[in-house]
Amino acid sequence: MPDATQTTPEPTSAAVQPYDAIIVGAGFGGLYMLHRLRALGLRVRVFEAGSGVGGTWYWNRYPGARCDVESLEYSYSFSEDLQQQWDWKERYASQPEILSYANHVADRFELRRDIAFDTRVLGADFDPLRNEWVLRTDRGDVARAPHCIMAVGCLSLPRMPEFPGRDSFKGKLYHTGLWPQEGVDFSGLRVGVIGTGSSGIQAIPQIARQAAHLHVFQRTPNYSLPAVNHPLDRQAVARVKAEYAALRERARKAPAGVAGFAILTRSALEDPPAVRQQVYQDGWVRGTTGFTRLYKDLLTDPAANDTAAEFVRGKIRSIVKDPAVAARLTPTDHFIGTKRICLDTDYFETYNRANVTLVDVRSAPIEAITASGIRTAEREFELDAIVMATGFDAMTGALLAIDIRNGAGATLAQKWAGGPRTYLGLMTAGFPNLFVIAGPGSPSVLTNMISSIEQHVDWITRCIEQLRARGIARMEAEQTAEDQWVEHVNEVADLTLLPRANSWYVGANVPGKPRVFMPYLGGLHVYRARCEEVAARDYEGFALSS
Ligand code: NA7
Repeated sequence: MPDATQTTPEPTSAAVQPYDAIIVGAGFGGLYMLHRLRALGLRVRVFEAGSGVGGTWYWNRYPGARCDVESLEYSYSFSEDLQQQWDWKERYASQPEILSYANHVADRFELRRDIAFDTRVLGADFDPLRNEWVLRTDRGDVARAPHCIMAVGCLSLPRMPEFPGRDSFKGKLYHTGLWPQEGVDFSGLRVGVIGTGSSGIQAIPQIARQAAHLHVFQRTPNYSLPAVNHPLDRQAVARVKAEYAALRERARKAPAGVAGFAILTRSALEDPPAVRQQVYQDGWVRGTTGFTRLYKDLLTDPAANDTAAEFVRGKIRSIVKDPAVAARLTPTDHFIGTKRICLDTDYFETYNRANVTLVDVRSAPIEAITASGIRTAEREFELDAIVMATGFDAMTGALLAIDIRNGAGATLAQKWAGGPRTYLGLMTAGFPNLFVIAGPGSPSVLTNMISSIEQHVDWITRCIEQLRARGIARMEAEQTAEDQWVEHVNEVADLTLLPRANSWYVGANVPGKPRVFMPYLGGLHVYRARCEEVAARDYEGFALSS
């Protein structure tokens, strides 16, 4: 943990670049934030560690990477021209298509000129005398601005388990979240994939088609549904575009920020089994993460949840030909939807291939990575390449990777040692003028991220505009407001089954991380109204001072 008493060397003033606002990250959050603040006439600087825009979609280039929200909804709504002129090709956009969209947005709104690429922010210090943030980068830049906006992403610090011997492996080692730009050819290779979350589930079928042999090292089986992805029909797209504004309005009022998810009022237990099966079958063939919203109580009532889980388990048993393999692929240790449900293309079918072997590393854990492969408690596997699909230090990892100090002797890492604490996910008490886009305590990862990003950016933009107009130099979350919000986030989560699973939502995938349910489960529509109300009441719960 950083030493909070250590003072940052003050650079010579000539070297310090002054801005009105600094944004960290040029993913979808940072790009839109830049666009909005620049429109206010502000001098803005964005620092981005990657060589290009796109954030998550810049880094996660693994084969099969695809969004699980439909492209016509997983896209910006702020520009009518943009949404009319951009043509999505597939129902669920692939990573290359989303990345070219991010690049198109950067070009269209001329965003690149204010972005410093290949530049990682190492530290951020609040200067209480000037009410400014001073940021330091790995290229030696020092920049200061009254407002700093962290747009660092929720799933952007990849996590590699510390297997002994990792560096001794003579083959190639990859992480899905740090995929080489030039791609990887697995033809003729013996490949091992560790991890069966969304990334593994998307990559495994693609790698299996290329590799000589694929071993999948699975610790926990996951629920996954067929994505039913397909090229978009031009006429259907035209129909959406003719009424885009109405669709976006419905999304704004929807809990997950997705217009296409119906809000259902029936309990799963109200329907007779045959009717329920048909409801699930219809959801299955539609291909949607909205599967766990088919009844109102699937995420709150264990018995209701089990009806949906058992439906999916039945599907796994019917797809996978070897009953022993099917049994190992069948999740039984968590409620469906309490870990993020996956959408796949041919995932379970892949285990019927002769060149694919499922290795259960729950019963025989990975002991080491050796020069020639992976050794489990049972045996050694000879491999030419290993793919870690082992996830991220989610929601807090990328923020805490920056040495953030508040100028009053505290670091963010110290403040969040017991788990993240924010007011509305937007700010954290004791760290003035520091905004977070889609921070812990906001709906973020439980929603269409672009809907959440737009809501946060719009709110922050209006807020900064008003602060500047009124000459307010300092804005800070009040401790009581933050405590009450954290309590509310926990109360809402505890009404559901989600905190019970060992998911990245609670930080369970990172050894030693405090177990706290991080996103806000109350729904984006409810949250949006709350944020509006707070702003209308002169930023209730925030202390403002000149
Ligand atoms: P996830 O969902 O965190 O999945 C990581 C996978 O890696 C999961 O199956 C883990 O098993 C497995 N894992 C992690 N550490 C180990 C070790 N030490 N041994 C064996 N297996 C391990 O990450 P993803 O990248 O797939 O997806 C993250 C989000 O990105 C996703 O939810 C979407 O929102 C997009 P475990 O379940 O912990 O037993």
